[in-house]
Amino acid sequence: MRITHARVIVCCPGRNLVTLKLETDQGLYGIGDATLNGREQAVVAYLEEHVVPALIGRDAHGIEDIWQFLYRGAYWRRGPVTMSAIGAVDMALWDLKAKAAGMPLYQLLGGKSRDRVMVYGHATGHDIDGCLEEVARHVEQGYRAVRVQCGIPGMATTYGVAKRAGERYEPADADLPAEHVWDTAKYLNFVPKLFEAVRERFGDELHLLHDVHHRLTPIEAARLGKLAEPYHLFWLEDCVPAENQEAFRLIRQHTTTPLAVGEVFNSIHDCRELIESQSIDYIRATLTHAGGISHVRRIAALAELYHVRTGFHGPTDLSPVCLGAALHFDSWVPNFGIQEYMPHSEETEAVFPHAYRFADGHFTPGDAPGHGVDIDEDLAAKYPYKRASLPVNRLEDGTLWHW
Ligand code: CS2
Ligand code: MG
Repeated sequence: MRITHARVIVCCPGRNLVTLKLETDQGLYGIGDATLNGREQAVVAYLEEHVVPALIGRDAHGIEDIWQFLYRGAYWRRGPVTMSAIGAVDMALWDLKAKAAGMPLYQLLGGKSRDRVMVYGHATGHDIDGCLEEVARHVEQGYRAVRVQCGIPGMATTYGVAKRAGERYEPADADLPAEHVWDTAKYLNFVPKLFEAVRERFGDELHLLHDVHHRLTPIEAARLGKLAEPYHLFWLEDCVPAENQEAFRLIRQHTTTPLAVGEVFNSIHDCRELIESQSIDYIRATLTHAGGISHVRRIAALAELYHVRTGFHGPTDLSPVCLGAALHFDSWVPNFGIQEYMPHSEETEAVFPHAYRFADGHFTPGDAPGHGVDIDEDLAAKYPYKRASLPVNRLEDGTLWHW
């Protein structure tokens, strides 16, 4: 099964999405997600100029060889652009191989380890009451796990909260990076009240998650972890920027609140020390940004040795192709923890017809051959790309901080 054509499809059905389509001499095709929020065109150029020409004529069944060709052969290894390009190729090749075998992807990975995949939804509000209403809405839909984010008194904007109530939250909503103002003291003094309010109203059963979004120092994260203990969170996510993996040991020394990290990771080297030192409980590196199924299953295998479970990143800036492939991976992987789910827009759902189904707080990937997600290219062409940038953060004294 030789690769005959490869195309990069960019569309913006509500937000920019990048898809790689590989076609073969057997009439089969596979697709992969290559969306890197706010840097989409960098991956498009990498694919079109440096990857696509090198794929034509290759044996599409040679997934591992192509992976190594693109990773070792790049000479300039790792990083979000390279690994998102490799991730898209790898996802498309596994889609192809499963289609050629006439089976759903989870079967190719080793079969199901569970009947359905628990997801967590996003409950956000401008204030605690607004957030509690959103939690209630998710609980009514059968969600067993909800991530809570809400506005912080005294701060005009904060991560995860849409500009206007009822609007979809889309962080990359400006042509060039907007500048937000962050204050750690206001946040730390306030956010435990949110956890307390959720437990008071919804009790102890509901899995409760929160995303700090990289904004604290290790000792501040340790303090928040401790303050959160009475509310037994499912996880506290991305407490501190994770370039310095050792920094998590300090957090671990002070709190038993479970820690999740990894959505910005691109390779096993970004998390090996975190996992081996048992400094985290959930690894969030996902298929698009961490080199596809072939590489993420290595990360999952290492994590399993240390009782670390998967918690795949799954916002709307990863396309339904990534979600579909992730749900197959989630169905198979022995050390599954939870899957993030942020509903895509109706336009996006129409551009990407898919076999996965939601019911009662869980997903099933479907039994269609491959990863079960397709792309309607004619419809996609109706939504041209529009540059959109993620914001940056500044402290009140003007210091450029972590967004
Ligand atoms: C977030 C993301 O979903 C999450 O956990 O951290 O929404 C993140 O902000 C975006 O993917 C950035 O593009
Ligand atoms: Mg996050």
